[in-house]
Amino acid sequence: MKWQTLLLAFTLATFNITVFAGGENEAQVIIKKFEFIPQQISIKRGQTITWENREKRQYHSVWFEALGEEEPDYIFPDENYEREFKETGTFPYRCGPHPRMTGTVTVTD
Ligand SMILES: [Cu+2]
Repeated sequence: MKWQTLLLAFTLATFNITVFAGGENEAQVIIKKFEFIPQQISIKRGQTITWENREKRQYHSVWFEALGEEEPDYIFPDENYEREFKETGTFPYRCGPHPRMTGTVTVTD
């Protein structure tokens, strides 16, 4: 009987994780055809944004240059980049290799 209880607990835990991943704590930006979609995104403080590269071949980056940060690693097709926003404000970013690719994240309470 014990292993069945364990299995149930494990199944429930897995289910909860799945629900959480698709829940309201996550926001998504698609990168396609040299664009961030949506270009402007509004989230609540503490939320995480996932950028997903849906290009066939082209790599990009999500660089918050105005924050004085170094450019992060490139995101290759079918790869993701995640970032949690703990401060409120308006945060412009751009793609390192393609300066014309820009986006803005607005974080509110
Ligand atoms: Cu790019």
